[in-house]
Amino acid sequence: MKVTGVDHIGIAVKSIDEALKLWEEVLGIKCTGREEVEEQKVVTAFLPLGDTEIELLEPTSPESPVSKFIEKRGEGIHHLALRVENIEAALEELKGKGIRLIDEEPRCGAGGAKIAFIHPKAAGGVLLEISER
Ligand code: CMX
Repeated sequence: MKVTGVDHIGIAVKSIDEALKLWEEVLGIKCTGREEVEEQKVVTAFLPLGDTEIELLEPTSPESPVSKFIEKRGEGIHHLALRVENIEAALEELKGKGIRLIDEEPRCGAGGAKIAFIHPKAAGGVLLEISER
């Protein structure tokens, strides 16, 4: 499989507006848009930075996986997304190598990307996303 870069770093926050006080006002990294990913009960905010992006994730419901993450661990780095050229081929290769996946098939992520998650237990406790734009 070909991983071409870090697509984004996902950070779980209770409130995007609160978080932007640091990211935009202090660090000067501008938010270029927000999008609700209804299926996953989150709103995402994008802050492009060089070749990658910071993605702030705010839960929209107590049932959101991001709410559960914040309850369990507090706000913080939630996932690391690696950009791949062909997500279907990458998933086939991962399956072939017996890597435990959360998603066997790609689903829709923010910004029209096709995404899939690798299980944190297969990646040293890090939730890894693969993403094809
Ligand atoms: N980091 C590390 N470990 C995590 C984790 C995270 N972010 N999220 C879950 N886990 C752990 C859990 O603690 C659990 O461990 P135990 O089995 O030891 O309890 C295990 O992984 C499975 O978690 P789960 O919540 O029971 O599993 P689900 O299959 O229900 O959900 C997941 C897994 C990762 C898909 C979901 O928790 C999640 O985070 N979904 C939201 C994804 C998201 O960020 N969507 C927006 C994406 C937008 C984009 O990037 O385009």
